[in-house]
Amino acid sequence: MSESPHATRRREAARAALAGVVAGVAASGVGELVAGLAAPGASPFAAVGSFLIDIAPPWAKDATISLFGTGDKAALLTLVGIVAAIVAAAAGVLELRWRGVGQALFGLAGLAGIAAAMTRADAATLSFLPSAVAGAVGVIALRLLVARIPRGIPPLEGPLPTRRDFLVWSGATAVVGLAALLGSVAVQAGSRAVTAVRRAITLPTPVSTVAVPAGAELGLSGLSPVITPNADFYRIDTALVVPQVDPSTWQLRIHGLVDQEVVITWDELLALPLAESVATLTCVSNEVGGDLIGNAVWLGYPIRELLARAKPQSSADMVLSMSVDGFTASTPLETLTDPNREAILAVAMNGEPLPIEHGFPVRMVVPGLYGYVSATKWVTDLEVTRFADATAYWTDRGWSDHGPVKLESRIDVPRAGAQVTAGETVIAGVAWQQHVGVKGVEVQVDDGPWTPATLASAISADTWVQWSVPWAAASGSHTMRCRATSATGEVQTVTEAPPAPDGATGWHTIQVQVA
Ligand SMILES: Nc1nc2c(c(=O)[nH]1)N[C@H]1C(S)=C(S)[C@@H](COP(=O)(O)O)O[C@H]1N2
Ligand SMILES: [Mo]
Repeated sequence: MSESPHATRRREAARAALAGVVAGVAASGVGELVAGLAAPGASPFAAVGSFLIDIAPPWAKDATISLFGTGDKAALLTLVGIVAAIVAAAAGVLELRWRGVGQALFGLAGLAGIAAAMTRADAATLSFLPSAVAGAVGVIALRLLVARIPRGIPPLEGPLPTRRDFLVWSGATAVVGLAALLGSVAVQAGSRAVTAVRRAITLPTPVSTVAVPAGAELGLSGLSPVITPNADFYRIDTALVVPQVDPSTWQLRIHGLVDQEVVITWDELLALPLAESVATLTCVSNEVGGDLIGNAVWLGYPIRELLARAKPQSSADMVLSMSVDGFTASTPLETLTDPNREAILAVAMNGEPLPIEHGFPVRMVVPGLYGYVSATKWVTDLEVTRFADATAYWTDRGWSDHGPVKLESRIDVPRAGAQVTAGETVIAGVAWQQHVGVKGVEVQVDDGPWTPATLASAISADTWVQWSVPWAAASGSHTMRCRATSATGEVQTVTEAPPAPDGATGWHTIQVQVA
């Protein structure tokens, strides 16, 4: 006996709606989990919710608050969830009737999540990832499930799906989605806990502060500020999952070729006399003209003082620093013990506890060395050893085991490819060779003479310095380049070298159009 065509279609539509909701559960579960692991703060639900809060008219906000009181955020997330479930169900039904249309709807939802996450004020480079992954999971899961709905019409290829197939696949997908969702709740709770601990920290008063000279900041629009705000500071690390380290459990062990093993806790570190210092950090992967460089005021304690307690043995020439996630860096012992170099264990960056992605609670900062051989974030272990006996994360991958920063300079204004209005204007940028210092920068436009730029006041030899030079821009296309001279008289080499194995060289050269 057969049921009416009407009933059949209703049952197929109901299953398609279920398929849509299950695909939605899988998508949001995986998306939330990716957010918890790799991009805290970019949870697709929270991003969309925050976006709605921002665009909601005041009356709607007032109404929600008066209806739900302090539960307004939970109410909003519930609403986002209900709307998402309805859209997902609709996507399932559409996919059943018109193949690809439901998938497109899931794709659009993913794009909406990406847009919401990337337009947040605190958006990070990876903020797009959770919604992108969620969208992809949704698109795939929807097709898999809808294809398994038993139909009156036989499929073009393959065996007829049975009711059991559909239920097993839907059940399994739902279980994966819910497990990911539960996992994300646990992970996000962990990162929220460390975030809360970090917020509650009161930094000790520095025993000495740094005064950034007034003349260090030229204040030109488009020129990198001499101190890089934390939110704009480049982030480079191998951590897919940002380590969440609770300071109350943090400790640093100094061991290896030492007479006296040393262990120091967070409270002990904060009780030491901490001083401010300014140092520019650069990534060895920075291309000529690249932006993997930033300058911050750090608060920290000299590593040489802790090494002095440990008493390194005379055979040692390297310190292998290790972070909680296993990353390692090899730093020359003599650099860390140099009384004239502020190699520190830093606990603060620009007046705040280290941001979690910049190494909270404790990282190393060593002026003059690229980050990969010195700037270990989430550092918990210093092994005093020898270059002949141990290697580090990047040295194992073909990069040089020593990484002093090379002399470089960059044009920030005008931007490469910019349209410039003819007339009196300015060319400006930054130059650096940390711990050596920069005494001059010259600029050449087209085949003209090398013109000396005016340097801003240097904060110290450990930081980059801004420079500028006036320019009478005549209409047409122009090429400009810059080169720095170090404090020791070395002129920045024109020879182009790629970042690997020990840092890029060459002159930053850009083209602009003047009209
Ligand atoms: N634990 C850990 N620390 C690390 C890294 C890493 O991958 N893991 N990368 C290093 C590299 S290559 C650089 S350039 C700097 C970047 O520091 P930032 O992300 O605070 O700018 O951190 C260094 N410290
Ligand atoms: Mo780096």
